[in-house]
Amino acid sequence: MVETTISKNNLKVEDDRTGMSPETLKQAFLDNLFYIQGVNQNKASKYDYYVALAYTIRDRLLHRFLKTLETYRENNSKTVCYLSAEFLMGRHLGNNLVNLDIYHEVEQVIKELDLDLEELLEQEPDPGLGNGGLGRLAACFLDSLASLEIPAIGYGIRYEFGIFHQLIRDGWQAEVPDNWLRFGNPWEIARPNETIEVKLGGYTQPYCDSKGNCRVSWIPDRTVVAIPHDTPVPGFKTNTVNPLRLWKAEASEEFNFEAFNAGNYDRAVEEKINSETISKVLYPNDNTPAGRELRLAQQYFFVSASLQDLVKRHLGRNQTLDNFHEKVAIQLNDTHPAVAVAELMRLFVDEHAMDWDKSWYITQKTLAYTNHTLLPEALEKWSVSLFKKLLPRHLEIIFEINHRFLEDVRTWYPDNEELLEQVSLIEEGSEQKVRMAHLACVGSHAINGVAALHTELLQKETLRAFAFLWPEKFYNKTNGVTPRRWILLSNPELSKLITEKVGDGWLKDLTMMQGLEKYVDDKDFCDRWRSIKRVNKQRLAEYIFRKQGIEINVDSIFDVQVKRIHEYKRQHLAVLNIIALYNKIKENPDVEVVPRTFIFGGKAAPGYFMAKLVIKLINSVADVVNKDPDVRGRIKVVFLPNFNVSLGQRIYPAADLSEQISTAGKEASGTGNMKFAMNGSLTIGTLDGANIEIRQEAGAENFFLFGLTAEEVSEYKANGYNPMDYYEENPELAQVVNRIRDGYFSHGNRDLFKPIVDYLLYNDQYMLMADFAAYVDCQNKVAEAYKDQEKWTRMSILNSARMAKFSSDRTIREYCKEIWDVDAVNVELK
Ligand code: T68
Repeated sequence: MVETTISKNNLKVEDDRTGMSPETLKQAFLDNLFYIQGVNQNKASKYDYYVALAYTIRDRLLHRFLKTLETYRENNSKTVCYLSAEFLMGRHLGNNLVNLDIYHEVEQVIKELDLDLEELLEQEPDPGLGNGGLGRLAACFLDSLASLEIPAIGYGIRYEFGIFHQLIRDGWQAEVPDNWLRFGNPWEIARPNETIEVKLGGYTQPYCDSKGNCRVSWIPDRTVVAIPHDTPVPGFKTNTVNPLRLWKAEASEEFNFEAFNAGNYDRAVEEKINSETISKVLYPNDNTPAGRELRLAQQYFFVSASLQDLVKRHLGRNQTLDNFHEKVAIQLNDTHPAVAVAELMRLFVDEHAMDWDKSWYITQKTLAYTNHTLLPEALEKWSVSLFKKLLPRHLEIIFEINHRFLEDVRTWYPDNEELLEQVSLIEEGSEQKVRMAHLACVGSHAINGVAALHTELLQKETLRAFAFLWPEKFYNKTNGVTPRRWILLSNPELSKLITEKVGDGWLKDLTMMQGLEKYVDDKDFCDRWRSIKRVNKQRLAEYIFRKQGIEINVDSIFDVQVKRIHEYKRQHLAVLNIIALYNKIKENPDVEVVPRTFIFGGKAAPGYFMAKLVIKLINSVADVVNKDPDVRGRIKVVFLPNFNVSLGQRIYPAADLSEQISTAGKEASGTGNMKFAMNGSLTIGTLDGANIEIRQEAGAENFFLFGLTAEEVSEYKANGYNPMDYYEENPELAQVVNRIRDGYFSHGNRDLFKPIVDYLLYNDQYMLMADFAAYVDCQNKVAEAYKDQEKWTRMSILNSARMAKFSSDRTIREYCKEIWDVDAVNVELK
């Protein structure tokens, strides 16, 4: 902490911008209200107060931030660069207070001014620069990297519009643009003096340099500039503050003066508009490629800016690029930044005149690739013609890489045409395509999946040929989430109880939570555990009532499924179970029912018709069930609009039951599953993704398992799966499907949900019909278990206590050791 001495009065006061004492914080906060927001206390809005507080905290971060960067520069430290088209950071203010360890001091200061900190935190727009798991994983990783004092930088795109805001109108999803920057963003620092130029389009030309070497130059048809905006990312209780550097696209010239002077006003600003489009909006698809020219331009834009930035920085600290791979470890978050393979080669070979073989060696040593999906339709492929139009030089480089690679494969495995076809970077067919996953595999020294089953299936199926060529390149890195945001910030009461029992070290070492196990038979502890969950449920119930006017029973099971809406995630399987339960009640209104509130949340990609219809189905079922007097409020269905990080923070701590019911073999890992379990929810789930490992850690007896295994799913499909058989053989299932088919939830309209019914009966790629009976049966076991509150609480405690493996700190430690070969660097403030 910096202190300045005002010698005149012989007073020692903390510096207004760095001091951490309550008096200094209060003074700085009021100064900022006046000098930044330009308002007096009596006129200030809650938003003004939020901004004043944000700047107060930002000042405290900056000091650490600059020290951190200086330390890395001086030590020439090896740095991790996380390249990701998405960073789903969530609100910064609360998290920064937590990581600076001044949450309670600030809460007190704010209270003394008759304000409520929680209300101020709510003023911050939730920066939604990501779709779901992949983007949120990037954010958790940045938190862990800084907390573990690893030199790191996140590189991505500063989208002007993040993931759309979801409204529900007449039960349907409607999308509203997310103009999150409208009122400015106190957390970012624009650095226009570090702008980088990115070229696009045009053609290439061979030439000979002065030494007679044949080289290629790229003559682009346009250039955009990338302006870095840095957001400081502090570690938890460390001095380390790493940058998240997001690029904004701007035109290289504001104005085409020639066109302007000639009276062509449209053309004068056309280039500006086109260039700025690149960072305008996040594509709202998860687990499907967008396939649009603008998307490829976005990918190249941020990759090129980031790599040029890295090369420039490296040359500023080293005389040569020869040791680039010893100073930089670049992680590709899925294939979205995979063009980095070609761009790094271009920078080395074309711009820095390095020979091909050395460039290739350094490129491979530098890059590593994380795969996030097994869905074949989700693997990115770009048509060769589009590539040529936008990135002509990169296409040549990719062809050259492919040529050399296939030559190698031919020498290793002569006469194996099938293998060549399987691994080629180019897919042949009516239209040639660049396979981005293959490019990433060939250009990287490490390839990893995100859960044990996922990695296994990658090696056996999706990337089988590469696992055959290079088994040593494959790693598993089971995902994790940061306990700082997902336990401490989201669930302060539970955190207090945990700290009371095991000490405060658990937030840096989650294995300490195992210390809770010894209290499972302590009645007082169990009562407190249960009552914290109840208070969290109460808070969520109040929120739901405030937002939607739906009253829910706090003593009912809060049965929650929040995640992107996707057929493979099977939200509609949960709906089938709700209808089955409803049918039982209709048959006999006096049947014993353990009260339940089914809570859904999640966005559908705007162009994904079936996902949107599933949302409509959930809301339609809710309409009928919630109003039916026979139900007597025993079951309720709620769809919470606009699920995002902030809403997640309210929901996970309030859930009793976590729905993780994807078709086995389809969910790469899941990370929501971890957030629920850490906060004491029990899981009902399939043997998919990280569920398998969660169950292993929690103990099979503390997990509600159902459904086909990934292997069985494959077998069923190979043997000719017929969903109609299940309809015909299971009257309960038939009754459920008929209810939807006959228009019971659509005012008699039999067409509305026909696509879902037909899909279930005649296609059912995701095996809902096959898993239905097991799911309903398992849900009955859940209801039975909930009746014994003592036993349930015990299971809940054991789940939380045993989730240490799923801290992203563990994941990051593994990446550091096995893939990146980087060490921690201590940052001293003095
Ligand atoms: C998710 N993938 C996986 N993709 O589905 C999930 N895709 O199992 C896993 O836990 C998580 O990644 C983290 O590893 C995604 O979230 C996308 O969001 C996405 C975005 C654009 C294009 C394709």
